[in-house]
Amino acid sequence: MALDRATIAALARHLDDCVREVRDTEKLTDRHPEMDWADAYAIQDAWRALATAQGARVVGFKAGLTSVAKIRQMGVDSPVFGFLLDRFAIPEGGEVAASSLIHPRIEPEIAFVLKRKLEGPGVHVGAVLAATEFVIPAIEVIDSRYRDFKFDLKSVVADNTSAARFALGGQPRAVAGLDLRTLGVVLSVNGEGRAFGAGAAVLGHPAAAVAALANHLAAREEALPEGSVVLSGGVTEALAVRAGDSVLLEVQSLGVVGFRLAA
Ligand code: OOG
Ligand code: MG
Repeated sequence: MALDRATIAALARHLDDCVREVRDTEKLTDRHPEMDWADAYAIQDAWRALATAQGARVVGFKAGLTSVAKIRQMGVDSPVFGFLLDRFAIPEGGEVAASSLIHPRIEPEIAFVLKRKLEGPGVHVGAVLAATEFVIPAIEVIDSRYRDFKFDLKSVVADNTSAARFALGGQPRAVAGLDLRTLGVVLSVNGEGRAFGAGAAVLGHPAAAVAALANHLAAREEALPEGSVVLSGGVTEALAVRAGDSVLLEVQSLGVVGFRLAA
């Protein structure tokens, strides 16, 4: 660790302030170039602790930068992991106030809901599938706190991997009989299909992203709890959205989920 505890706590508070005040900031490594990986996750952890101390509940976790499309779009090349709070959830068919977000982008994802605790190390695709209650379509809304959505890996990890909102909906399905690799995904904005893909875009199999997340948590003496929601990562590049946009995600065999970005 290159940063002291007080600096880590102050940086977590700074990112939390940016969310509440809906404003962007310079990426943390601009001011703290010495920041290392342990610092990056320590800032994310401090932010999680701050949120739960304020009454928020952790409802799940997310993997990000797990597809080639996302890696190309952001110019960074390793999966990253973050947490999901209850207040990130958008009600099905609901609305999100555009004024509550800095510069939102949407991502088509497959979410896993676990029927039992998943604990690494050594978690593989089979273990993930065995622990999955159901999969369900998810739109993740990412909203980097960094100016112009530009960051390096350590800065984005500290920023809870740009997590902001997520919508789950459509038809929850048990994984038996589903081929998550060939599941087709169509993301539309205002009725126009804008991004298309298949599950295999995510690390070859979306469950591989959940396994990577469980193994990452194990290295930090944590596990994915029973009942948690896990976002496996954007199948396609993310799309910028603005006030007035209606977004819809169709996932083959799993139905649709959508919401409107209200002014
Ligand atoms: C980082 C978060 C990426 C995903 O699904 O790939 C992510 C970002 O691109 O801002 O959530
Ligand atoms: Mg995502």
